[in-house]
Amino acid sequence: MNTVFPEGFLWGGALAANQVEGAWQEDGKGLTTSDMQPEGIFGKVVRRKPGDFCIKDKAIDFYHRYPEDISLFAEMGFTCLRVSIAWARLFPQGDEPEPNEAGLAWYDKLFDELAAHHIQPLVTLSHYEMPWGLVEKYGGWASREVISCFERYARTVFQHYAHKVKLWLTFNEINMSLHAPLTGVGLQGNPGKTEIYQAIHHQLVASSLAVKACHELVPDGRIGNMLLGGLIYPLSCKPTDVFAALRENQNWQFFGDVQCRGAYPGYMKRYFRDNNIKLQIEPSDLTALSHTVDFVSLSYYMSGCATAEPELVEKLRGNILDMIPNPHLQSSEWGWQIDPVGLRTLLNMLWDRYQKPLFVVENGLGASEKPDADGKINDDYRINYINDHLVQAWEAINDGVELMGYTYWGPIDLISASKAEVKKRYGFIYVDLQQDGSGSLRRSRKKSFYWYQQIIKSNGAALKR
Ligand code: BGP
Repeated sequence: MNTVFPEGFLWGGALAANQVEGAWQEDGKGLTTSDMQPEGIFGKVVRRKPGDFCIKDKAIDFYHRYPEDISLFAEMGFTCLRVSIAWARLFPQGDEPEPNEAGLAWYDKLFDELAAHHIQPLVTLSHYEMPWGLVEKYGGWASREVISCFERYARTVFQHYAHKVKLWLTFNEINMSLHAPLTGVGLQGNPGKTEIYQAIHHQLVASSLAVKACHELVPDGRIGNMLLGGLIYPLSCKPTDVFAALRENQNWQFFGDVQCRGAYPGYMKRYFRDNNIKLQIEPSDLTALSHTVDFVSLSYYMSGCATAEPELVEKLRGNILDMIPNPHLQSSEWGWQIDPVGLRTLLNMLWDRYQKPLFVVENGLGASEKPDADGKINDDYRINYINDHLVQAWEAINDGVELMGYTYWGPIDLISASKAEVKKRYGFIYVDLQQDGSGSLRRSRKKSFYWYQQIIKSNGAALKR
């Protein structure tokens, strides 16, 4: 069997604006949902007062240090870098008629720097942040108004960057809104199911309108969705547990089903009926939804289990997504269960379901680390983690799955999304930054830096199988 990955397979890393850029108030940028949640995507909303410290305000200062970081990515051999555009850099309040030129100019410089290093950008339109102005004024995605604000933003960037960016994604982990409604759809407080699904509906329409706009304005471009690949196994082989797992998987597959098939699936209509959820869906929404994505992208960190027995659910549920832990798997320091074979299963599952090219745009291991006496970080645990996941991705390719690429999350230490921690480090590159904001921000290479370089250079042949 061929040991290398397909020709043209994209190798690289993935970042998000609010977790790396910093410069939270520079060049006219407006406040975002991320700025208002200094403790992370599950944290409370804090009205920021001058002088209040938040680790994300400066983050790893990618806004000013991107040339150095990109040259390090190029040294590893990246052919692709996933980044996101901070919507509020372009539309500070979200509903302005014209974009902020300074915001457009910064991303121009970023894409030019990538081009100079032959790194292809993969750009997420909205990664866990939206202009706070839209939350205050319209109640976030609860309002239909936000659809046209987003469409204006999307059309602006497609038009402006069409010659520089060919690969696009709409909303990061669109299914996460079920767990973090403020981050996902800009809903404050404790919204009910109807409110959440109505906001999600508006966002799905906006995602499809962005697909349509991309096809019009970037004719040689491709646009995908982005799903949190929350693979769920039955806790036992009891038929009721198997069905519970199927239902749990449908909870997130629903988003992909709409984005790939262009209509609401029957199981979701039943769920709405059974739970008395009545959505306002305009006839024009149904036409909009028919614009389906070109490819499916996903994040994959862990798998979980489901059971039909409520007392077990109460007793066992664990990590941030409330999944039931699998007794056969080990966990990371943060309790995320490590399951490389799950990636092969997931890729096969999505390929069978959609028959569209897939792209793993996030996968990675967060760990607390500090340099040893020689200033080195020997992160063999990270090397093993990635090796084992890539081997399974390669198995899936051999199963017949069309896989476009793999962008590791996050190739450089950054601020974590769930709890805004810098001590949860993912990088091949260490950043000298501590949680209290101290540190020189100096970048240094970990052992995995050189390992990933070899993997890319050999197009996967150097993996341990
Ligand atoms: C995904 C997000 C990322 C990223 C990653 C790791 O859910 O798309 O933004 O942060 O998870 O999560 P965390 O940063 O909480 O460790």
